[in-house]
Amino acid sequence: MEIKVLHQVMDWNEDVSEEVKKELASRQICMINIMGSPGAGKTSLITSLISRLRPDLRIAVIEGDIAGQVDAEHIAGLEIPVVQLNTDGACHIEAMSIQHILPELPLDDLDVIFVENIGNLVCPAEFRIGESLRITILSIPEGDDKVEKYPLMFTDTDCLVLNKYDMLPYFDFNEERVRANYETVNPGAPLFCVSSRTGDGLEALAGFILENVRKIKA
Ligand SMILES: Nc1nc2c(ncn2[C@@H]2O[C@H](COP(=O)(O)OP(=O)(O)OP(=O)(O)O)[C@@H](O)[C@H]2O)c(=O)[nH]1
Ligand SMILES: [Mg+2]
Repeated sequence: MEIKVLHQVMDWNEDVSEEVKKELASRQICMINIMGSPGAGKTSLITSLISRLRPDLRIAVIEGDIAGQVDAEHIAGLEIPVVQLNTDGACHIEAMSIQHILPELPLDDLDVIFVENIGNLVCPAEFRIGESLRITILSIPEGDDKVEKYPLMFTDTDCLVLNKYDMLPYFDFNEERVRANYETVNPGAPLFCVSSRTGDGLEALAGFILENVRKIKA
């Protein structure tokens, strides 16, 4: 399958983000912004969610990376519509780029667009891209102090996914510390313990996503 590679376009972000949001709302499409560090498991999580959700939902993916198309090739192998966005050095995706990419996707036949943001715990949190759901991933090997060090990423999200939960026995990771700090910066927001590798915990997260997709279609 041939993969389209588009490049980042910049403009006044918040205005464009609202435009994108309205466009997607009019089509009843839920766009989900997946954020987290390099290697946290963004592509793995999207892949596992695709297998869980594809019987119920029509899914496409926008793969954000500074360079290359490795992740898009992976998604294309699943026979899911995908566009690779290369930011050419920028550490986050901007709404204008999403606006530019949307016509490349089969919008009349979609319920969900996953956007894999650039691997970074700082910048992506500051730029809305027209999404209706924000998911932050923290993986066990990254350490239990990240909520304190990078608070915005955990404050401005609809849920936190603790990925690589299968690695918990091998790391000094204090889950209670993360839960307490997350509750402080984002009271009441859900936290899901997941292994994208084994599939453990994915059902609850998939349920949360389905709930949000149904809200958009209601
Ligand atoms: N043990 C374990 N390994 C995982 C899990 N999720 C992802 N990995 C591994 O972690 C590595 C990075 O996963 P990716 O899904 O590529 O991470 P990413 O966040 O998309 O990485 P970038 O796109 O480079 O930012 C890969 O070797 C995965 O196989 C998990 O739940 N458990
Ligand atoms: Mg990736």
